Amino acid sequence: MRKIVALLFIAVFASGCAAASFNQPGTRDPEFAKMDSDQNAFLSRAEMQAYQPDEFSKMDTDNDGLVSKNEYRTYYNSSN
Ligand SMILES: [Ca+2]
Ligand SMILES: [Ca+2]
Repeated sequence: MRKIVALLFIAVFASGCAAASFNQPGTRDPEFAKMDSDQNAFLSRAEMQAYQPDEFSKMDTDNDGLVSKNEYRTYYNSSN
């Protein structure tokens, strides 16, 4: 049982490190950058709809009309 808990802790810690590195300045996510046509570090509805029309509302969880990198990361991690 302790091994399972230790492995879970390592898995959570590793995923946290991966998430932290995603937000480091200068870290580029090629897929995000491809969609972010004006390179302002946000995905607008128009940018998303040009890329994947049905996915925008799923990603924009706070419904502010923009997909932040965190919203994108959350969506991306849940779909992979
Ligand atoms: Ca943009
Ligand atoms: Ca948003």
